[in-house]
Amino acid sequence: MIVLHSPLHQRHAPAHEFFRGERVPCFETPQRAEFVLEALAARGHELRAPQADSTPVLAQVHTARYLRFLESAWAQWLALDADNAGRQPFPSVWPVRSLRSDVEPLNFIARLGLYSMDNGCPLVGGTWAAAKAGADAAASAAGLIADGAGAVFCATRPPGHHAGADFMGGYCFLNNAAVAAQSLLAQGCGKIAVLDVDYHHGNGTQDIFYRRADVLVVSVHGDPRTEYPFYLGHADETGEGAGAGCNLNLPLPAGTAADAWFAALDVACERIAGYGPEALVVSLGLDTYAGDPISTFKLQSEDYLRLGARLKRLGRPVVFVLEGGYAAAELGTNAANVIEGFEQA
Ligand code: SP5
Ligand code: ZN
Repeated sequence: MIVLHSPLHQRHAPAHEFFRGERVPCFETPQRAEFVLEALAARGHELRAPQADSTPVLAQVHTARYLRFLESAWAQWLALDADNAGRQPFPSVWPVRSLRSDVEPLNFIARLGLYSMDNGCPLVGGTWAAAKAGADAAASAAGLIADGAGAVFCATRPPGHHAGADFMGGYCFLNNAAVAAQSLLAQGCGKIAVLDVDYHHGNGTQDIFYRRADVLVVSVHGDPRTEYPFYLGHADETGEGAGAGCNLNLPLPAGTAADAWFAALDVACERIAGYGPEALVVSLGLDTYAGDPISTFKLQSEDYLRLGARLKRLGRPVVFVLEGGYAAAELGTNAANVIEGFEQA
């Protein structure tokens, strides 16, 4: 399978995030992508650099003011104080209910809060370059599909599916899966399905396509009543307006094991088959793995072969976009198994 990868991902290497009020080392590390690349190269997959510029598609997926903020956020942080070069900015205030989000505050941390859903998005000097390279890979993958490729794997980080039209969150800055879907539409596809199998609900992707009928969004994830992102991902969210009926959430209890997970995957796949998309984007989170340090599903490495095989049965071209998955050393095997299951089915 063609694997798209840019070394620019390494420039996003924040040191810490917050957990229970303490600073802890980041779970979302450059090592993750390196393990994936090593395993995919070892199994003979072809690594290529992204060729497309995602700029026009990013403007369709994210708001202009969010993109402007994100691209210049580090420069703004440094302008406050040159010593900030060694510090990570975190938001501490958010425009929740009754507060205004239409006026950009002049204060940098207040702007950061305006454009964040949580304090779970450590940002550093190389964040924009890394995130943009990931979006470029997603756009490039769509071009390769249009040129006849059966499947393309974007071995990118940081992940993207929590990033909404105008906010970052959950380690995500630019929504790569949305960029892939929007790029496929731009290449002439009439209808696209996004299947999100990350442990966490892809709230950003749902948000971006919620009122549209040209992209079906289906997600299998930990029940938001107990799992991040908590405030979206319930079964009664089915789409709105023109998008009514074009969103399907399949929340599962924390601790769910493979049999129940694959039963939900079947429901997801049947819905996608009924929609009849011309291509499929898979938000491939591998944090469903039993050994994941922040998640609770119980999939084993062999189960990823079965996932790949089930996706192949949909009979559509697929763009795989790497999302979460924090058992870094096992990520490579698990990603390679999805591809192997897909190619050998
Ligand atoms: C893309 C993606 O998978 N983002 C996940 C963001 C999760 N953010 C919340 C992290 C909560 C960490 N909890 C640690 C529990 C350790 N026992
Ligand atoms: Zn996740």
